[in-house]
Amino acid sequence: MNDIRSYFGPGHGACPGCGFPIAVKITLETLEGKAFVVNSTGCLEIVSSMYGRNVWAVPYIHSLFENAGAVAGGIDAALKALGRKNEGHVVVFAGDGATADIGIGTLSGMFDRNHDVLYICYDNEAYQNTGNQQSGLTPPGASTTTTPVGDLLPGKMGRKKDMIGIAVAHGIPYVASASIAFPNDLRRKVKRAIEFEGAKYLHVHAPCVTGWGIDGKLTVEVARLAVETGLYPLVEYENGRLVRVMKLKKRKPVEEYLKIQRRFRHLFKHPLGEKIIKELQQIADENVKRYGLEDEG
Ligand SMILES: Cc1ncc(C[n+]2csc(CCOP(=O)(O)OP(=O)(O)O)c2C)c(N)n1
Ligand SMILES: [Mg+2]
Repeated sequence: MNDIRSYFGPGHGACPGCGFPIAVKITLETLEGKAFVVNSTGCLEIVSSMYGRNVWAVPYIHSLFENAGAVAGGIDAALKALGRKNEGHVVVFAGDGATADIGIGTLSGMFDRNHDVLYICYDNEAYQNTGNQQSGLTPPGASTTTTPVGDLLPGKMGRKKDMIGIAVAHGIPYVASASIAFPNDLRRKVKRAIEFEGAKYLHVHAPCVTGWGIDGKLTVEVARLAVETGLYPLVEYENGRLVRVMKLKKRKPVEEYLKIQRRFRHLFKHPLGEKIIKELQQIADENVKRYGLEDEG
């Protein structure tokens, strides 16, 4: 059946307002279901692949938390050996913890061998499936169960790992960031990615209603603010060259993004909160400069 709604769901168990189903649906729809999906352990796998309640209508394998890159590379090698490359694209969906922390070794190996794989990291900025522990992609100041706010600790210390920079440094043909708030841009990037033979990396920002403490109906709004503040730049690299960025017409202050999320609420009253907010604003300013997000003059 070619009904676009049938590639993923209906019937998955993600929270109302969860961000990642939007990314999965858009990707599979864009690929017209021609995909071999590898999914690392995490929220997406849990809500979609339980025995008797599997909602994937494409070939699907649940890898370990740490080895999605290796499993995808193996499938690519097998398809080549069997002469079945024309049957579909190998696509990974992996969380930020799986990608930036525990699976980064196998991801690096897959990039290094330049397997013909589209690796999509859905970034909900913590280990959400196990209850909101910090990952290497949790932003500064976020309260998580492993960075609980107290007198001395104003949430997570340290910045998000630069996964775009890490991917580009591997010399793979296509690297981009996207957001569930900009579906047409995401669709175009998936389409563009598969025009390249070799490893492709797409980093998709996808809010988590419970971990971030947001109203489910505000998911898209929150994701849009991440982009509009400059905290989450949408960029695109082809063969190592920055070829496109999403320009910001009227940049918003980071407070607008922070104040509607419970995970940042303490920043507005904690003695160290002001310092963290300044740091977040500085990250946004640096992104604007680095990627030329604002038109000059
Ligand atoms: C080797 C190993 N360590 C820990 C776990 C427990 N675990 C399962 S999912 C998960 C968090 C996944 O985080 P992320 O990749 O960000 O995906 P999310 O759940 O946020 O979607 C953890 C810690 C595991 N399954 N395997
Ligand atoms: Mg996560």
